[in-house]
Amino acid sequence: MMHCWQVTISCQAAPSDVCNMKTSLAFNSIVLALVSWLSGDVKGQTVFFNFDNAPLYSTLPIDQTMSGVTAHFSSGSIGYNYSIQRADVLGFTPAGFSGNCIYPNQVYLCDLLISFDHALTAISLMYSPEEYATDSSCTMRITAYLGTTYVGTNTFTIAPPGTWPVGTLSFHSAQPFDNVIVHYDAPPITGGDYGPIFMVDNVLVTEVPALTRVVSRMMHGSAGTFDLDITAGNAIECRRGSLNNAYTLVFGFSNDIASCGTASTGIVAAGPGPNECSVVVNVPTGQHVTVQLSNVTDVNAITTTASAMMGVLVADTNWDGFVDAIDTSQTKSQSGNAVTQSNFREDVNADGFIDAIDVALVKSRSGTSLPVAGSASRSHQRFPAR
Ligand SMILES: [Ca+2]
Ligand SMILES: [Ca+2]
Repeated sequence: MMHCWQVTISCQAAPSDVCNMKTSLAFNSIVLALVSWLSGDVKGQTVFFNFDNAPLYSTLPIDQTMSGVTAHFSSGSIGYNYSIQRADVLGFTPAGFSGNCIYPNQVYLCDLLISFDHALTAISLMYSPEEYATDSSCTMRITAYLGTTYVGTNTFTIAPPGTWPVGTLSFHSAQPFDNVIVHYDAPPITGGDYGPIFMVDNVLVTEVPALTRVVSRMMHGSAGTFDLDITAGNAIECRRGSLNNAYTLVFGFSNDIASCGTASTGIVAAGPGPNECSVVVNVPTGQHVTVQLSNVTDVNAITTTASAMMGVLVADTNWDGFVDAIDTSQTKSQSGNAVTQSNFREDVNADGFIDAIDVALVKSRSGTSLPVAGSASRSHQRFPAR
């Protein structure tokens, strides 16, 4: 998939004020389009940091959280640092910069470090080096790590150069990374009037797709659809499956998914949401099922895997691994009530009503149990009733 944040704007023919206004408008419209794209159906995969909500004049380190992703910006040099300043701090605004930006506190070389609380597959940032009509621009370098493990590096040199020209430094990798070093790699090869410093704005990152939630989803007649959250791996599904003990597991991801890949068991299908994959599995009562999804590929062509486990014990309404009088009395206590988020387990046959049929079904299963996952039996030790 192509990304549209690499913006090349040429302004040499226009007076600087007009140029800045034009480029600012041009970039703002791109940002607006991007933001609407981000807030639309495409979910969570790309996050934009523009520092406009960062406290003005504050010195790094600072944390910025956007769309659930936190970026930690800090200095890589002892004694030298950056701070949040207005993008027009120099008396003009570098093309494409706006609002607030990251600005050097001194005239000496200083690495900028950015670390994230999510694994990433791509990053891009705008930078503007201190250069005054030099014949060439400096070389900037971005180097990515996963923890302390080197992942890769990339450089960029602005062409054509200018006065505080603007470039886009980017790195992408199928191998995840979670922190980068932005480094002033080499001055303009032709020399000239420059300093080894730079300002930064508009950092865009793309998250690695992550499994966020897995549920066992069932339609309860006219009462609606109810999800049993099985993300933690210890859930017991107590509702009777449809034909051939069929259950639908819905895997939710942080990113929209282009291909759901293959499932270790069951039938996998895309959806129902753009960031979801569904797997229909057949699980007789008293058994566990583990579903592994391989080659799940997101809309950025990044591949991941996912796994979920669920126990099935029909009529174990209180989720303790045994069907007994406690489940019967719990089901009786809800009989006649509307099916809700808090009692849908007692609609054991999932027909949208909690009634004598459910009570009879629970009674008929009394004495059955679910072995502890990975073992042949379990002791009759109770979990606290819900
Ligand atoms: Ca029980
Ligand atoms: Ca029922």
